Amino acid sequence: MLKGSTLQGCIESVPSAYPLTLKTIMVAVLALLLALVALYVISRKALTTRGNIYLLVGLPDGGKTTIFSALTFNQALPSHMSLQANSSNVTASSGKTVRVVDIPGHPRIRDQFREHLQDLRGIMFVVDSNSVSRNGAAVAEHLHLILDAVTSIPPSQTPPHVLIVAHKADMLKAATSSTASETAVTRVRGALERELEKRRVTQAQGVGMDGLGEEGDRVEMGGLETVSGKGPFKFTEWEGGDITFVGSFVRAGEKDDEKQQNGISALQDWIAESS
Ligand SMILES: Nc1nc2c(ncn2[C@@H]2O[C@H](COP(=O)(O)OP(=O)(O)OP(=O)(O)O)[C@@H](O)[C@H]2O)c(=O)[nH]1
Ligand SMILES: *[C@@H]1O[C@H](CO)[C@@H](O)[C@H](O)[C@H]1NC(C)=O
Ligand SMILES: *[C@@H]1O[C@H](CO)[C@@H](O)[C@H](O)[C@H]1NC(C)=O
Ligand SMILES: [Mg+2]
Repeated sequence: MLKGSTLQGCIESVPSAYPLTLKTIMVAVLALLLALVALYVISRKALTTRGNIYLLVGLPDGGKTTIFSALTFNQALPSHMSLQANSSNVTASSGKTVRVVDIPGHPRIRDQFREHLQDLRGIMFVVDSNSVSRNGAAVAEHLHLILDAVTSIPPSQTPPHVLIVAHKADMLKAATSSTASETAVTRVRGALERELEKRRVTQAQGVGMDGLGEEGDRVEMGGLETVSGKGPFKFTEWEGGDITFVGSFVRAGEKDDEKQQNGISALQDWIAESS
């Protein structure tokens, strides 16, 4: 009779155990779904915090908006002084889509670049290579602000790539556009190294600098440290990372078809490689 009662107990326990198993399965499935949703959300967040913003910065009239339209529409649209930042999604030749933000050079607006520091992947500092010998000091003052901001980015964040664009190379006298680009780069690099060295020396002497008054009471500004810890300032020795130079030009009102030389191809290659 012992055998029979065990069997009976077994049979009796089936109806109560069965719904429990179903419940367990349902809970497990629900937990799995929740885990999948959480994983999706986390991976989305990880992607967005990586940063895919490329800024166009520099003095007014340098050609930022012209480059912005060339990148966005493959076309040089006529442009006037910008009073507002603008952005667009640009697909690089690598297939990656990045967000390009054009920050006007007007002194009241140029500081808006700081709003994008967290999502920054690259900074394009646009310089008019024709006027840089004349207004090198003003260009260097603006670049100093940028380099200071870049070196102030917390180490937990990947530092942005920095590109200095020697623009309007078409206005330089040169046999070919590639030698024009080289000349533009040489000019811009030379003028900026000279002017940044002046700022570095002035700062080391503890004398106040021009142009800092607008920013408030900030006296200490970094961003010009060299690897060797001494001058003269050289871009190749910059402690904040690598700085790339390219020459460029966009001829106003011309459509950039296949036959015509693309004056911003080096800039586009840099975006593709760094994105
Ligand atoms: N020759 C020549 N002119 C250019 C080139 N790129 C831009 N320009 C002209 O330079 C002027 C200023 O260009 P913008 O693109 O408006 O300059 P910006 O840097 O956006 O100036 P802000 O918006 O004031 O900060 C315009 O008249 C352009 O047509 C170039 O490669 N070559
Ligand atoms: C801003 O950029 C968009 C492209 O993303 C363009 O269509 C629009 O005309 C630009 N606006 C201004 C004010 O330049
Ligand atoms: C660019 O892409 C973002 C999302 O990646 C989107 O929110 C935004 O509307 C897009 N902007 C334009 C001008 O297409
Ligand atoms: Mg503009």
